[in-house]
Amino acid sequence: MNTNFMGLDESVFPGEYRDCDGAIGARLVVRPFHARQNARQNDQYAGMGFGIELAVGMQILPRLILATRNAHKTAEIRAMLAGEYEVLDMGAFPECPEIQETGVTFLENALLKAEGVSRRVNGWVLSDDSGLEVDALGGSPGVWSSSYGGQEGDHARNNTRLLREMQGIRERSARFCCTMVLAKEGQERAHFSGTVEGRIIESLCGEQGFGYDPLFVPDGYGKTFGELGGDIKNRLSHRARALAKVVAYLTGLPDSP
Ligand code: ITT
Repeated sequence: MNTNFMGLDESVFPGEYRDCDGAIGARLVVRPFHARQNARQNDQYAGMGFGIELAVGMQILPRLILATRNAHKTAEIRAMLAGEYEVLDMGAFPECPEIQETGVTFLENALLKAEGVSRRVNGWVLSDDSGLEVDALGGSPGVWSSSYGGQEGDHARNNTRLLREMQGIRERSARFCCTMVLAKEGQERAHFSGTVEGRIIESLCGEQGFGYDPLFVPDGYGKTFGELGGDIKNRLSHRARALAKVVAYLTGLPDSP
């Protein structure tokens, strides 16, 4: 028998609670008793004609608020923290103004985002500033990865420009970098970084992931992040490595979320 997290028979209580990260669920069900008799023997409502069930379930997870508007980052971080943290992003706080990323390092921008958002939102805020550093291009696009092609967040243009800049270059080593800042009440509490080394290939490969993933082959693999998919990427990426340090830091902290 499949049971949900409340230990309730899924055939009787189908699915309502499956996705409720840190949420409280309540449900009232009225249905003819013969349907319930089929589902469960010893039905206390058998013979009443209708059964009324009230189920209240509670699963509270600690909450992290991501200072990002990049849905791909959120999806990756949410997948990596599944079952451990409830993960929200700026989509849940439409009143929060966009933070200008005026820094020239990943840390400066990550600080601006985490502290800026945590001045306006209660709770633990986590920012992610990340990008691709290509050795043959002197570390570009780096902090400017998101707008490398001329338009903020246009991944297709970014990849087109990267391929153009790399034409004829044999030395293709590169790394993804990620710096995360944890902040609360407008103040940084800690920051952590992660990198993953690899190389840039000569044409796009793979549909998964986002950004430069179809051009980046991590060391030790023969395929791009775009081909390898989330399960592998989330084990070795720059983001996974920074996030592991965040989680280790939060675990056991007296005021951890
Ligand atoms: P937020 O500032 O709202 O978090 P953003 O996408 O603007 O979103 P960044 O300023 O940190 O975030 O820029 C990150 C860019 O770096 C991203 O748009 C991609 O071009 C690239 N990038 C970062 N991580 C990546 C990854 O895992 N895979 C592919 N490209 C990545």
